[in-house]
Amino acid sequence: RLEAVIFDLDGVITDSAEFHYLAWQALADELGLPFSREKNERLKGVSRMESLEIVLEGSELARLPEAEKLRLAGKKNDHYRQMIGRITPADLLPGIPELLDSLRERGISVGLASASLNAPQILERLGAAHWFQAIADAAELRKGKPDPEIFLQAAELLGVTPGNCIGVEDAAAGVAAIRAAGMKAVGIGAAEQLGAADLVLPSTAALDAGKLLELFGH
Ligand code: B16
Ligand code: MG
Repeated sequence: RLEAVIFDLDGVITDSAEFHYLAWQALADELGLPFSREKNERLKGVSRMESLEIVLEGSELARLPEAEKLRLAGKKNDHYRQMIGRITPADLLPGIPELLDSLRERGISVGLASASLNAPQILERLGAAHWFQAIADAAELRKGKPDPEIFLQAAELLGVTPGNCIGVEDAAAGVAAIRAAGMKAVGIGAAEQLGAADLVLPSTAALDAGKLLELFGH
């Protein structure tokens, strides 16, 4: 029986990837480092400090002491927080409000499994916090996606069995994390990258409660 649906944030609920991109680009410019949209693809779903390592890759700055790296990651986050201040409910991805309403009507719990420490503020800005009964705390996690820890934490907070959950993700590492948690996986994006999911849809516009229930044979 489907008890809960656990969502990734960036790329599934809203497209904050664009803001992450602009914030990393601003930091790279300040540091005189090359950065591109192509490189930004590698940062999706990856934690802030791991993302910094990718941004610094190939430069002498990659050897900076940890305290300096934390300062640089903090600078990126300052840029990012300025940008997310502009998020409004209009930034919810297509079909998401309807889907969350419909899950609520059916008594299916809803959780969030985002690697972002800014996730609670973003849900507030989107006016979406009221749909979520649990938000995994990225600060408490030891391992990032593809480790299942974040999805298991969300299921535990919801008080549901992982085998009765569906996870929704836009990144391959996220789909792997969902599968490793013993949940059914829905991928949003291209089948070439998300082929490991039980169901792949090209965009959130194609996602509805009926398709999720079908995965459990309802
Ligand atoms: P923050 P998700 C992830 O969100 C982003 O995809 C990734 O690009 C970002 O580095 C990470 O959150 C950490 O975000 O710097 O705000 O803590 O896809 O897991 O919802
Ligand atoms: Mg994502």
